Amino acid sequence: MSDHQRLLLIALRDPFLDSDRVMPPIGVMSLQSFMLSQGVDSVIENDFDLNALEKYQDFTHFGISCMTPQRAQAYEILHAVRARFPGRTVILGGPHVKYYLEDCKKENFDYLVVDDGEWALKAIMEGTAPAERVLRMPVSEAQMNEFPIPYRDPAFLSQYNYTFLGIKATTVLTAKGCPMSCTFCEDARTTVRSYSPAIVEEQILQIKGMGYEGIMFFDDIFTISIKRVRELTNIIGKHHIHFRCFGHAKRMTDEMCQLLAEAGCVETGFGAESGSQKILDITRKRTTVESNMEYVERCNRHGIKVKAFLMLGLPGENHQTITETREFLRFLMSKRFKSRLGREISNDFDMTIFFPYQGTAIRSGLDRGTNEFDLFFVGDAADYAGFYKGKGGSSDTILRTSALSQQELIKAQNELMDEFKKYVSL
Ligand code: B12
Ligand code: SF4
Repeated sequence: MSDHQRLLLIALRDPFLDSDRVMPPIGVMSLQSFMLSQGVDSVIENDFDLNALEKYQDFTHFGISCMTPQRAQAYEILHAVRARFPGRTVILGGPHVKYYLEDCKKENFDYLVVDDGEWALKAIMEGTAPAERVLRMPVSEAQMNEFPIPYRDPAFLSQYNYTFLGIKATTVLTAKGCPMSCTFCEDARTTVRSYSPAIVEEQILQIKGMGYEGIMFFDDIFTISIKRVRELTNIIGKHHIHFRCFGHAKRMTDEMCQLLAEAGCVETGFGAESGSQKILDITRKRTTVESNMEYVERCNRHGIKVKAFLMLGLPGENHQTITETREFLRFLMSKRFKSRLGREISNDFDMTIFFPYQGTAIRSGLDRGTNEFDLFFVGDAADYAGFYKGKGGSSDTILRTSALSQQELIKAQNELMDEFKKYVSL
C-alpha cells in the first residue's frame, strides 16, 4: 500500500426491501461531492463484495453509512477489513450511529461519527481529527449552503430506478430536520436547516439535464410554511418538471395546494398515521382525523394524488381504532379524481406496523419501563433487523397492545392491504 490516502465510501445494500435500487443514498452522495471538493481521493461502493476483498487493497479508509436494519452488514464489513487489511481506518456514520451509539461502541470501529459527516471525515482524512473515537462535528445551515450539491454522476445515478405516476424521477433534499414532536419518530424536534432556493434550483437543472422529468423532494418539512412553499414553488415552477413532496395536514391550506399544483406537484405523501383521533392525540401528531380528510379533499381537488402513510400498533391500538383506520382508508380509496397529468386516478397508501427505534419518545418510555404507552415488547428488539416496510409490504413486529397481540396486528395489516390495495390505480 502506498502513502496515498484513499477513501471508500460504502452505501450498504438493503436485502429486506423489495428493491434497494430505487432511491439513491443522498447522505453518501453529499459526502462524496464534499470529499472530492476537498481534494480527497474518494470512491463510492454501493455493492461491497466480501468475497472479493482484493478489490479494496488500495483504500486506506473505509467509511460505512448505516441505518439500523443494516447494522449486521456494517459489522461484517468491519470484521472482514480488520482481518484482511490490518491497520486501515474504518469509520461508521449515518442514522444508526446517531440513535444506537452505545451499541456501535461495542464494535471495533476507529471512529463513530454522530450526525453530519462532512467536517469529521475531512478531519479524519487530513489526520487532524480529535483523539476521540466518537466525533460530533455539526454543520451549520450557512456551511451546508456552501457545500457542493450531491454527487450525481450519470453512471452512478442510473443504477437507481425511481418513478411516480410513470414519470422517471430522482430525489432532492430541500431541508434537514423537523420541528414537530410525533412520539413514534426519530426526526422529531431536530434542528431545521434549509437549503437556499438557489441550491435547490442548481439541483433541478442538473437533474433535468440528465433527462429526468420528475423530482421527489423527500425532506420531512417541504410544506412547513406558506412562505417557504412560495419561495420553493417560485423556483420549481420555472423548470416544468413534475414533482412529489411530503405534506402535513396541519399546514396544508388551499393556497398552499394551489401553489404546489401550479408549480408541477402531482403527488404528496403525508403521515395520516391512523384513523383514530385517540391515537393521533397520544402520538402528538397535532392533527385531527377531520383535517387529514380535508387534506385529501384539498389535494385531490387540485389534481394532486395523495399517498397516506398509516401505521398499526401505535399506543392504545384496539379493534375499535382499527375499525376507524378502515373507515379512513375507505374514504381515501373511494376517491377518483382527474390528475394534473390528465388521467382519472385514485389515491394510495402504505400500511406498516410501528417499530420502536431508539431515539423515539415511545421507545424511551418503553426502555424506562413506565406504563405511559399501552405497548409491550414480545421479544428483544436487538434480535430483529428492524424495518417497518420490507419485502411485499411485510413489517418486523415486536410489540403488542393490551387489546391486540402481535399476530392480530399482522392479520389486521394484511386484511387492510387486501381490502384496499386493489383500488390503487396502476
Ligand atoms: C430518503 C430516506 C430513505 C430512502 C433512501 C435511503 C438511502 N439509501 O439513503 C429509502 C426509501 C430507501 C429509505 C429506506 C429506509 N429507511 Co429511511 N430515510 C430516508 C430519509 C427521509 C432521508 C435520508 C437522507 O438522505 N437524509 C439526508 C442525508 C444528507 O443525511 P444522512 O443520510 O443522514 O447523511 C448524513 C449523516 O448521517 C452522515 N453520514 C451518513 N453516512 C455516513 C457515513 C460516514 C462514514 C460518515 C462519517 C457520516 C455519514 O453524513 C451525512 C451528510 O451530512 C430519512 C429521514 C431523514 N429526514 O433523514 C429516513 C431514515 C434515515 N430512514 C429510516 C428508516 C427506518 C428506513 C427503513 C428501515 C424503513 C423501512 N423500509 O422499514 C428503510 C431501511 C433502508 C435501509 N437502508 O436500511 C430512519 C432511520 C432509523 C435508523 N435508526 O436507522 C430515518 C431516520 C427515518 C425515521 N425518522 O425513522 N429511507
Ligand atoms: S413523523 Fe413527520 S412530522 Fe412527525 S416528527 Fe417525524 S418527520 Fe416530523
